[in-house]
Amino acid sequence: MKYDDNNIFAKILRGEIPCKKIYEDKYVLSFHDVNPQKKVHALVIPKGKYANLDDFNQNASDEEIVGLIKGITTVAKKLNISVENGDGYRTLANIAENGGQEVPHLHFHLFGGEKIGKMVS
Ligand code: DGP
Repeated sequence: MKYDDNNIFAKILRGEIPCKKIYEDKYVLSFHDVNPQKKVHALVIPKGKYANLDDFNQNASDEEIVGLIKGITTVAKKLNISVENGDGYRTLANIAENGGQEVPHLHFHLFGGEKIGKMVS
């Protein structure tokens, strides 16, 4: 699977396109979704070039995998939607065609700030 360097999140990572940044560390970048579906709608992406979750799990280092998973909770805490610091949230990753993935750089959505409702519509 070839990673597309011209996808929009690759451009955000390179600083070529602006984003409303929430959090950044060695492993992840998090920013608000441009088209929020809920009161809080954030994205958490790995800094490495991974097209989707399967690509990531097959090719990323254990350190990168831990960094991304932990990054989700770090961002939830910052946004006051975590279990410890809020009322909870939903995270999901759309994967490839049947998953409805539009941007071919792995990303987790975080939805919160209100009841999220049905899991799948
Ligand atoms: P998905 O369908 O899972 O690939 O979701 C892609 C999400 O990315 C979608 O909710 C809208 C968001 N998005 C697309 N382009 C941009 C952008 O340029 N900036 C930001 N912040 N979000 C974007």
